[in-house]
Amino acid sequence: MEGASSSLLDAEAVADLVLLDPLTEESLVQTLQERFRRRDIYVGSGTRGFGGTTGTAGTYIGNVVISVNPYQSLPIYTPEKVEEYRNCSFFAVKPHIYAIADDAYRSLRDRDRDQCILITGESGAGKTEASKLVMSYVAAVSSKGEEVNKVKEQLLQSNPVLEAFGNAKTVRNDNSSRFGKYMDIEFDFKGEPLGGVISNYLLEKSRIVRHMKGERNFHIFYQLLAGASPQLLQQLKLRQDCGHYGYLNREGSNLPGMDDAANFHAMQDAMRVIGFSPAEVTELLQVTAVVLKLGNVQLSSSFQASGMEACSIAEPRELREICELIGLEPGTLERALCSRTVKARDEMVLTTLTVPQGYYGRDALAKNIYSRLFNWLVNRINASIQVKSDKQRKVMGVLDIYGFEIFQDNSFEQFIINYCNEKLQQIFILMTLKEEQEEYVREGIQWTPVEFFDNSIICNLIENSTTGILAMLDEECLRPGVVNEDTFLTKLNQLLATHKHYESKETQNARRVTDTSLPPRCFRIHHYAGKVTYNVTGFIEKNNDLLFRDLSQAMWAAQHALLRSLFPEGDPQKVSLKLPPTAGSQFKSSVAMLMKNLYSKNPNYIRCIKPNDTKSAMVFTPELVLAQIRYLGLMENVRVRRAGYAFRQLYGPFLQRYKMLNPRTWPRWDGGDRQGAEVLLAGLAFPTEELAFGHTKIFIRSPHTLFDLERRRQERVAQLATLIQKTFRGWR
Ligand code: AD9
Ligand code: MG
Repeated sequence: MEGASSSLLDAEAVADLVLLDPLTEESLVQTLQERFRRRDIYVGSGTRGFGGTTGTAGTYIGNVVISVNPYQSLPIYTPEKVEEYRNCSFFAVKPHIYAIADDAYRSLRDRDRDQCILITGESGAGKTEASKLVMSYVAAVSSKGEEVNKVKEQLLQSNPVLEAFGNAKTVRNDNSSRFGKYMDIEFDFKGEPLGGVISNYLLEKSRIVRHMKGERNFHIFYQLLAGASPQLLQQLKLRQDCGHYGYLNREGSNLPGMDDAANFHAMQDAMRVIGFSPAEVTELLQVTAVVLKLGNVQLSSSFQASGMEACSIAEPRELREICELIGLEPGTLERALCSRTVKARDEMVLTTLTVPQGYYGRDALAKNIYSRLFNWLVNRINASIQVKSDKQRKVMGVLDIYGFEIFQDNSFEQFIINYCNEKLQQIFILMTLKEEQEEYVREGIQWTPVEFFDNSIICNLIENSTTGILAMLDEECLRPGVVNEDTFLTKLNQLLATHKHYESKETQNARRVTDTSLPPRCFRIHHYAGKVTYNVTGFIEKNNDLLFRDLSQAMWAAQHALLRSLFPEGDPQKVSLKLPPTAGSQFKSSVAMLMKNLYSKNPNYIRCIKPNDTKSAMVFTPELVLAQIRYLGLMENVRVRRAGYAFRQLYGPFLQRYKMLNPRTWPRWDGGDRQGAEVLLAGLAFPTEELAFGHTKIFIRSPHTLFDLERRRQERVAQLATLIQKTFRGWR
């Protein structure tokens, strides 16, 4: 590695990984490290956006920029930087998120191609910051006018609102997004933003009732307590002290570098800009306060006359205040928290709950209120930013979604998140690797196929509608009688015994694997990014995501319009026997919709990398980065891109653009397009390996050859213009 490393560094740590020589995981990490040391946090990877001033054909397969989180503010996002990247040739500038954003924006505006920007990486890698940089860049370079500026402001201001309610401090990131987000920004034909639509995925609602030491609940609670005026706190029946609330923790307030009170005011301002009425804001905060206060409702056990254990409200004040906030008779909520109606022989019977059951119901209620409130919030923002006119639109989608997760203990949430990442990897494979290779085959071009792993087998293992893990989980959830995760696991182990990517104790024995470290109640999946061991405990409950009907009916009975609207199934008139879709199947269909949406667009990638685990500036831990490079599938990515041709275009338009470069094709070529392109290029003396002639398209290997062509064309155009001027003068 010695020799390789010195040559690499001598070559000033290449800005595009396609130029990396040799291409190994080690050299890749080293390049990132060397550039990171120089504070060059962005690296390209076979970028092929030929938009810009070259004005040639459009982006073909999507640009990639790798971004390494600097954990310090760098002077690279100034208005001057925006100007530098604006309308610049993608290749003439250093890799940057602005370069990706600019190329995507111009492809959309000038070539009418809908774009999507997929931002992936693990927690704390910089995805959300990257998505905001994309948005602010587009806002800065698109035109200005009163109406457009209002739209831009609304789009940008959706961030502080969603972050207040959807982000939290975790051990990995002080501002961790606890939901996945996809935003379509819509433009008119001139490229002026018209509005947008936000979709959210899988909010981590368990955080409402529990979080790890050193973490916090969602920001909004701390913001509200720190930033609300005494009058507002009084109105919401809240105390300012975080330590008073069971769902919060004392260490959570006053995070260094985070001003909760200021963020609360910024969030309120943002809501105003988006168009929330004061009444809506009040309602929203009331429901937020209810969630917080639910955590302080204490239950105690009592004994009924029959000797049965029952639960009751230990101290009525909190419950009473909640009911005052939402306009509900306290007895109704008390009954719903302490008992449950069950069907016994065609009769509805009220049974008492034990204290643990009561707490379970209370926490389920808090989680449900909050997650539904979050969905409401997204819908409410959409109602303001959605485009009302039926003008034709062009769309830029920005996806900021959780990266692959491998923890010590992996549960249903990791399973779902990793499934989503498999799908994203699949779409990446489909759109980049496969299409690229298939095009060469289609065009009859000689090239060495790049070996890559097609992960559809893993997607299928999870999502197949009959034998997939999600389908089997749903089946267990629907099965009457006692269901538990052990029967679910047994079934998986039987049915998937021969699946190459599934591992259980049985498959380990059968395959005589050496690593038999599979703890009880666990199965293991061999994901594209690595092996993950999932513990099935909680799978059924989390997938069912049921709320006792008594609780939803109590919520529906409240007079509080917003809260009531969150529980439509609580309407006794609408009692349906059909169970609501499970969390897993809902997620599967929303991911399918997302994939369809992404697939219809031209993709651009921002691959975010976290350089260290301590959130420190200038610390680069190579092992950590290497693991991420694997999760991101970067090696395959670079291999395909450098094996391929950077540029391709149909013969017709190609000939049309460059025919003036050869007297044999200028001013007219009467033969076929392909033959014309051959004749034209034969006269330009490019090395033969730079060009390949497909059935319908010309392929050019390196960007430099294309630049050379463009330069020659510009010179020729200038020459011709002078000639025409002279001729005109001669006439006069
Ligand atoms: V998570 O999956 O939501 O937990 P993200 O979104 O990948 O995660 P985020 O964008 O929130 O990470 O970045 C984490 C922190 O890194 C930010 O709060 C900043 O303090 C820091 N960061 C990220 N990108 C940059 C940057 N380009 N410049 C400076 C940055 N700091
Ligand atoms: Mg984030």
